[in-house]
Amino acid sequence: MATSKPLQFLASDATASAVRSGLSSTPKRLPSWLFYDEAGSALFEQITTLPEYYLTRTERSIFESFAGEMLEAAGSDLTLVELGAGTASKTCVLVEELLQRQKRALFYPIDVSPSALQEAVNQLGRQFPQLRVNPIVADYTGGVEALNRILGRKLVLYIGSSIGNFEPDESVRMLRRIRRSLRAGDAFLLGADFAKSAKILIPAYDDAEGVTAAFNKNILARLNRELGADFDPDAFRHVALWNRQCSRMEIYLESLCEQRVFLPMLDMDVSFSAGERIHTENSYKYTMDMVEAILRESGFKLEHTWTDRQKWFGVHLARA
Ligand code: AVJ
Repeated sequence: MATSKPLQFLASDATASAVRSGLSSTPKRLPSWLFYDEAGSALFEQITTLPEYYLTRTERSIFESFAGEMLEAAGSDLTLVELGAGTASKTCVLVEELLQRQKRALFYPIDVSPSALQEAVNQLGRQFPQLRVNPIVADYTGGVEALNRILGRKLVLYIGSSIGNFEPDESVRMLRRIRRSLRAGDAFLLGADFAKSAKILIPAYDDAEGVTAAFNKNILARLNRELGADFDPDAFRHVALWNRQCSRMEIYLESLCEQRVFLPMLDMDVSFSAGERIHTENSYKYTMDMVEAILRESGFKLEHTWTDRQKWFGVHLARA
């Protein structure tokens, strides 16, 4: 009797059930949080340095221009919390400005990636001896729980267009949970990408070097590693489309041929026809009306919006 090679059983229950339901749906889909294993987090860091991926450097330039104003508006004696912090590379601009206003500060970066958080601790800890960095490994749900337990006046950051991965109704639920975990005087900074021309958007999600394609295909490599699947990443191509009606970039993996994939850990066979796609990500692009709507619906009051000269990216200060 033929036996397959032993599996490492690395997949969490959440991964297994998301993959099972996503690959048995029509059309096929996989949740975008699956991108962020160690390899995927490193690939995302690489994306943020690409010439086509304007988001990170544009948001950083907004922080560089307005960090002082943002902190002025947020209030004094702040504890910084960052949801989905990653390596917290943009946060150092804010921290630098914060430490000019107060002698010491606490920073709680919250992220699902321990390796990214380690990087944040190393970088910020070394750069700012007066900053206490207390990393928390958690997803958004766990992160919001953690918010409740943090003492003192908080400035909560949810930047980097992370909100873009949520459906508008999910965003509202998420923001509502954040809002409920804030106390009077706390402030919330939301970073969201603005809707713009497809000429700018598409290359940002389909770069010439193919880093975004590798980031997308890493999902397949991850399913091979964690579920023992036999995906051939070369048998899929990366597709990035602008859906103007829904105001979102859509990312897919498109099967180049008719093929069948076996996922032993789920005891599941998945068939693909040539050209069939797996929908791996939506990245919503906000208009000012959309920002106002989700903040209002979640019980926040929008106090100020900072943007770059081209109005490509927005950082919004809101209060509970
Ligand atoms: C991490 C969600 C902000 O949507 O721009 C980058 C992820 N996907 N390239 C984004 C991503 C493809 C990114 N976010």
